[in-house]
Amino acid sequence: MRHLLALLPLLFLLVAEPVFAWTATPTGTIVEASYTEPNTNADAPPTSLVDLARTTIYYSIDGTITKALDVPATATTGNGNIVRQVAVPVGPNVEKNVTFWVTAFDTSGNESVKSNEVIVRIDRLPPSAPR
Ligand SMILES: [Ca+2]
Repeated sequence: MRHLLALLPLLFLLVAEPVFAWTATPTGTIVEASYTEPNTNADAPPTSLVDLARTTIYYSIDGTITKALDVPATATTGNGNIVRQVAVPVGPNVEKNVTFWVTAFDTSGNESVKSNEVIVRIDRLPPSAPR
């Protein structure tokens, strides 16, 4: 029983692991994307990745998809931590959501499915003047 109780916090940690593994943090119109490269292939059970070429950051504004940045792989086996800044074209006096996601490409040009999407609210809309 004592062993079981000791395991409970570990089990909770495993269950509570956040779905959104990566983050996109806005400062003005600059969004900092922070994520980890994959280190496995998409097969099941997954085999080890040995041909990662790059990851690609995308965003979508009002349904228009833009490829923001190609990030060369830190290693063909992946697993590197990536931090990149992306400038999004949200003009003055506008406040809107920008949806970000990342994919991975291997050296044969195969693209992974999308990562989880992260929605960032870009706010360039000031309040009206006090009265
Ligand atoms: Ca491959």
